Amino acid sequence: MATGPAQKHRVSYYYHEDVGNFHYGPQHPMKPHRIRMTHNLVMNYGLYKKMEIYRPSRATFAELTKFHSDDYMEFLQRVTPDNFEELTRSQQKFNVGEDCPVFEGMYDFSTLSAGGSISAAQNLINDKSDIAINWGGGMHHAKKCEASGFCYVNDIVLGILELLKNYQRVLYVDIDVHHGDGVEEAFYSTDRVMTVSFHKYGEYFPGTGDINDVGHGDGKHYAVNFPLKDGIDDSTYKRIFQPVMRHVMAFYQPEVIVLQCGADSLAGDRLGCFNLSLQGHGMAVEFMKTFNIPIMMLGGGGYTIRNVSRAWCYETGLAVGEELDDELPYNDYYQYFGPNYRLDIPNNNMDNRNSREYLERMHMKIVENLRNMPAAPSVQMHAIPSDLDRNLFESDEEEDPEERITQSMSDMHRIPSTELSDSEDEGDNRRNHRDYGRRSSHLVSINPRARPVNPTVARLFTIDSPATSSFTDEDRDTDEQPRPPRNGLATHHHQLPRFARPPPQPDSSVSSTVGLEDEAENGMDVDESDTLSQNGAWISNGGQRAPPMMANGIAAGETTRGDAGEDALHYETGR
Ligand code: V1D
Ligand code: CA
Repeated sequence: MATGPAQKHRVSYYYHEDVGNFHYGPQHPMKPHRIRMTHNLVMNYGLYKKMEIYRPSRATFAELTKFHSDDYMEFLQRVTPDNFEELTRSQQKFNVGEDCPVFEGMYDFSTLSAGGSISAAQNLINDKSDIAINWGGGMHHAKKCEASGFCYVNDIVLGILELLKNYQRVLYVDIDVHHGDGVEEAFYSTDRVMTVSFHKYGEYFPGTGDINDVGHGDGKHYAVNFPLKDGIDDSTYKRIFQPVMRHVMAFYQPEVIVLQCGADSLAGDRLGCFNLSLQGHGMAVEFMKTFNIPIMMLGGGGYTIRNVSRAWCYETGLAVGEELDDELPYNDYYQYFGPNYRLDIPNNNMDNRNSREYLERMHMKIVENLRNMPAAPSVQMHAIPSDLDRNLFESDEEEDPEERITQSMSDMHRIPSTELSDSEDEGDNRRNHRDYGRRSSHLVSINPRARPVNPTVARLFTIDSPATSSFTDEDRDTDEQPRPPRNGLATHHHQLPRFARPPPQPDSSVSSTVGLEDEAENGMDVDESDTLSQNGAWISNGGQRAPPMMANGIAAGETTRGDAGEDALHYETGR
């Protein structure tokens, strides 16, 4: 697939003002407040002028159970810190505990996260935007029947299931430092979704994501895992990410991309162990954008919360094509960003434990796997361009020189002390290294972006139980098929239908050359009248007025949607 000249993208952005109020508990590294900090930076950089901001509606029980089991969702709905012990005496615990504590509003929090990703998917399907962002999503560890790794509901799987109603092939890319196990597992047996995860592997949560885990049955070769060691830096990450993703794009020809932008792969993350700068992390966003197909951008991990908000704000800027000043604008959480008050996140001096030989070996295995990939649904095959066979380290481009960081101290805003606990949160070199059992003729195609909607497809999905290592026999649905082994473990089956849609026709306007091209500016269809007025009211494209905004930039009251699901006021109360 060709990368094209940079185009201006229509961006939709999902944020709910309640999301920052949830707390996992005082000692817990996951801080939903980081989403509010991100939003505040986004607003103060003026990015709201460049995109449509939506308040997502909460996912309903019926929507959640498109993937999750009824009993698990009922449990999440019922359980509170007060009744937890009593409830779990009679019921299973669904893996809630230290990593996934029962906290006040846990179900509500999860419905907001999932609601954002489902709405984002629908927005892309309805061709209202080219990029849809939900920083409150990206909860890639949640399983059908249990919580895992700070994740209760897998908004990504739900978002992808929504996308599959319209798109033939969905590509999931995961740059969180942890393996995207929940998403991989959910789609391990289908070729309708290809999953690619870059992650730390070896003595690290969740312990999965071996190079040899490539999918099963119809899904064989449609899972890609790039296991990494500590300390990967910008140039090394770019040298593996770009060729792998070029190959994947060329071989799979996805119609839509879901990019999980977990920010725990940044340098200095409290739980992470990579060494990516702001630009090194954002490279993944920039690179995936060059393929000019719809993208859903999601959050994920990220535990040095001042850096999480920096990165996701920067990446919102990348999505809308806006370069952001390194000097941070004044914002509600300004004091988090001292002493330099800059956007930049520099690399640090940690060792890069990923040798060239190791990375070459992993890369070759992945390419070999991709060459064995059978034709994905409706993909037409063509001769592969030779530049896909390039050696990983052949081009030795220089990284952009880092910008110096200098900035004087400035005024402070008052913030809740519990949310300012970065000393407890950050910089104390805690890593989640614990003991984990290890679970453990080239072709390329041309893909025009035809996207007919097939609403009946949704009803055809039958999602059977994904297995997890902690499943007991009683947990499983009785009507399940026997599971083939996956690295010694049982796995699951999804019967995702192949579309009865004619294969895409080669499009002469789409070049089959694969490689990065220079970005050129095209006009973007942005209505500059879309503004947040001084008195805090949202003025929509059509000049209509939404309810008053609160300081965080979200309307205080709820509006009703227009007919036919139109979001006349650019935020929604239902789908
Ligand atoms: F440090 C902690 C303090 C309190 C509670 C939990 C933790 C903690 C740190 N690291 N928990 C972990 C990881 N869990 C374990 C457990 C030991 N058991 C055998 C498992 O090491 C979980 C790390 C989760 C990472 C989540 C994520 O960043 O990938 C994410 N992505 O999207 C949302 C979250
Ligand atoms: Ca990952």
